[in-house]
Amino acid sequence: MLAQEEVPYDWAAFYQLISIEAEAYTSFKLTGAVKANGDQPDANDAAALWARVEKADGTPAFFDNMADRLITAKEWNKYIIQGDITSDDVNIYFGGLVVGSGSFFFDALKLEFKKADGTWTTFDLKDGGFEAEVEGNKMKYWLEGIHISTDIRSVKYSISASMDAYEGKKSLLIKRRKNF
Ligand SMILES: [Ca+2]
Repeated sequence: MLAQEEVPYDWAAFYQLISIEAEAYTSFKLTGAVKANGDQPDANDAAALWARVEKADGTPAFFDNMADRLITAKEWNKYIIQGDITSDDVNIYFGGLVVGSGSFFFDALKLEFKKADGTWTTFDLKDGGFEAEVEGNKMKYWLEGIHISTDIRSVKYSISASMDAYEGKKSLLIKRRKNF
């Protein structure tokens, strides 16, 4: 596990990391429900899902942070990231991120893998529905940052559970602190 560093960045991110049985799969699909209540209705205040696939030496084999299609819609919608998996891929990082100011909600994250026979299997990820308590600004099952050199937490954002859920009872709320 990486050390966590506090930084004053104008973005925040969360993720989980899993090792993949690359030979068994040909592609993956990350889906999630997101609602972006940005202060400005443009991509400067927005949310996204993200995923990175890495080879054993850390070389990225796939990366998508939705930079070309950042989420600004103020109602719940489902979004998707899809990528190929090759036989020398070993790790996949996946989660969500926010940029700028506002309140950003995440729920119902789901990671699926396509098997060589063409069928899909759903990975049993921890707290993809964000039903776990968030205590002291800290998620129980999700890490913060994007897992490059160190885990980072932006002090400009608060992390909490919201009762505004896409499914279940809760969602994850990442909110820009007003004093920033
Ligand atoms: Ca939920």
